Amino acid sequence: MIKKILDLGQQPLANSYLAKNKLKSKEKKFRLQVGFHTKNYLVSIMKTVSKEKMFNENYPYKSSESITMKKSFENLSKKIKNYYKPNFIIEIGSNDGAFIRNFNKKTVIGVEPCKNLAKLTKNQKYKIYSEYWNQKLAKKITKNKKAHLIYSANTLSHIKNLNEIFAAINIALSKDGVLILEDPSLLQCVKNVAYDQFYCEHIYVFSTIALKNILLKFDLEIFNIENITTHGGSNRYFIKKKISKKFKINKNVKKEISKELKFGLDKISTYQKFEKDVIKSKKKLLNIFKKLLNKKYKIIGYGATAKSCTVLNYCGIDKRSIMYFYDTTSYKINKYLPGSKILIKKYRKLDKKKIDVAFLGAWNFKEEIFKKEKNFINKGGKFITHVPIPKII
Ligand code: JHZ
Repeated sequence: MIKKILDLGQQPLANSYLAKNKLKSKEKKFRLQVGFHTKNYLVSIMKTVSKEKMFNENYPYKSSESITMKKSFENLSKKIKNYYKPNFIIEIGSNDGAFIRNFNKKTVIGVEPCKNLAKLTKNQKYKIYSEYWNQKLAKKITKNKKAHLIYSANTLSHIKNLNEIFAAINIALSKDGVLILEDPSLLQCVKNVAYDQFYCEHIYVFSTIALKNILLKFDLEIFNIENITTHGGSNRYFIKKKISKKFKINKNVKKEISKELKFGLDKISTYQKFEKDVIKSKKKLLNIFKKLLNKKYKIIGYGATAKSCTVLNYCGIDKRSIMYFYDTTSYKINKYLPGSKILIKKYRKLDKKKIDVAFLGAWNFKEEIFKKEKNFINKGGKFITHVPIPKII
């Protein structure tokens, strides 16, 4: 049974940035509610948007926009080459190629349904299937040879039909092959009151206990877990077929599960507290804005993230509070954030003469951003963050 644990109100599609001539048109909205499955402990949004509406030829998010993500993919690629030495890799959700570009073109295939992103990597002569991952595609790609390694980062959480995904993975993965999945951790999300991890694209925020239950049905098992810092705290799961004896189950798996159970990710009461924390977080954030606006501070947004869409629309923050956002992504520039309709400008280094405070839409890249904006900080410039608790820093 799925129980509602959180209601984030009417929300537009997070990555549907508006062109100026669309500002007056009515936006598509949906009710963003989060549910908890009391049997398998899966946390998911309750109403979903069709994949074609979200992942198409106009997809604006590029993984390569942050140094942190590029480094993370680079480091993992080194480890994969040294340790698993795969000679056939498939990446599900290859985005703009931030991961696959670390591999020899002959050894890697990308699957990326967003045609604009697929084109970027195809142009670099990588083999990309611009389709949704499913059993038919898995059969086509691995007709002659099964994959030694399948990697998927920040993609599985976006796909509603997990049964199809894992059935396709089972087809494509060799007997002793390794599946590496990487997605935001539910434990970190709940602990840090990072409710903006929920938006139309994030259908699931996984816990290890829920993922383990799902994998059981497909004779797949987690043999190692790494807690990583990307995207506000994620888990990197190393998974194998049950029949494979090549890898021993690492102690980390049991440890992570104990951690999650101790925190109560299997209990509805934990999510009831989470809901209260989210409401408190909204009040606190609105108070901060009120205080700063009363002092006539000039506030902008930093990083027009998909996550920002949830926060701004849930809290009712719009251009009366945030003058504009800065973002480095070319697709987003000169467009407007969905719902809140705040303009996104081409990124420029923060200038204390023009800006007093920046709201961290990309709070998950705080360190990278603070390094870049040293000058602004040294001159007394401030940031607002809402994770883990709304505050001015
Ligand atoms: P970032 C997207 O979410 C959507 P978002 C998606 N659903 C998902 O799961 C995650 O990514 C992985 C900009 N930026 O990564 C670039 C600067 O302008 O937090 C991006 O637009 N300056 C697929 O959108 C945004 O911020 C900078 O210095 O919540 C970051 O978006 C940096 C570091 C980033 O993901």
